[in-house]
Amino acid sequence: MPEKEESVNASGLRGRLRAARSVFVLTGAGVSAESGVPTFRGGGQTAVWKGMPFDVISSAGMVGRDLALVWEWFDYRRGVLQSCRPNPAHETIARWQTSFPQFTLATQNVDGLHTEAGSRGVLELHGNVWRARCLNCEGREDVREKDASVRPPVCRACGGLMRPDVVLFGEMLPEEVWVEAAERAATADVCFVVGTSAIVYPAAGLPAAAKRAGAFLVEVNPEETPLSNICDVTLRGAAGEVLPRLEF
Ligand code: BJW
Ligand code: ZN
Repeated sequence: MPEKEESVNASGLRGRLRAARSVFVLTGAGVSAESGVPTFRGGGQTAVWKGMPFDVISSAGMVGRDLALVWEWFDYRRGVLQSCRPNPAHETIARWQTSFPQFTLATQNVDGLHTEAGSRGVLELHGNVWRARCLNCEGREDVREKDASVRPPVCRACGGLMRPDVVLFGEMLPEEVWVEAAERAATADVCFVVGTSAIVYPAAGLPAAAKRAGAFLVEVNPEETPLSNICDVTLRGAAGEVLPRLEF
């Protein structure tokens, strides 16, 4: 698409990328949309399961009220994910990790597709749906190694009940992961924000923090978001089409 190439050139993005020493990428559900993973918010709707909006089930309160229901919801989600593979957006981002002296990928996604595409050291801000965490000792286990007929699963180390190792509404993000993401965002020359509605905090604050610290901010999203007006470049399109075409 020559027009897009021209606008990328004109925006100065190519030059910024060639000179960049540190690149920070924040991704959201949109980066996995072309893999067949449903987004949370789209077309004016939010995801609903068994009549409940996802933000009711994916909430801290629900773990206390009905842990079995939370497991049912995440078993359903893993069932959907089972047939989803990384797409060209995940693959392009994975290639970028060797293209810059420093490269950081922070994702809000819990699907593990970035790692499957070859990204290493992914900062998973909202956890991972394939991991279980003990409510008693905080021990982590791979859900695929647990007996699927036992819900909630029981911790191998202490016998405590386990929960999905994801960050639900009203819960804190994993401290070390968050601190590293915030530090990397604040020292980036270029920050990409890809496929996120940018309304869930604190993750949505990272691109603005990068921009305040001097980063060149690039959004890749078919839709406008609350971040669009502070971006230096907005690339309107599907991540799996836009990212592989970015040459620098
Ligand atoms: C494409 C595309 C393609 C489509 N290519 N793009 C008021 C103000 C500020 C904060 C709050 C507030 N009230 C409450 C809060 C706190 C709350 C929050 O931010 N709420 C907002 C909704 C207002 N945040 C929290 O609770 C966080 N914790 C916290 O703040 O701790 C402190 C605290 C402690 C105690 C009490 C209160 C606060 C935790 C947030 C955890 C979020 N967890 C979830 C669920 C994970 C588990 C699960 O999977 O079920 O994470 S919510 C859900 O949203 C999920 C996502 O990671 C997250 C972000 O969504 P994302 O990725 O942006 O997806 P979508 O669907 O929204 O957008 C998709 C985008 O892709 C769209 O823009 C499309 O256009 C685009 N797209 N196809 C590129 N092909
Ligand atoms: Zn335990």
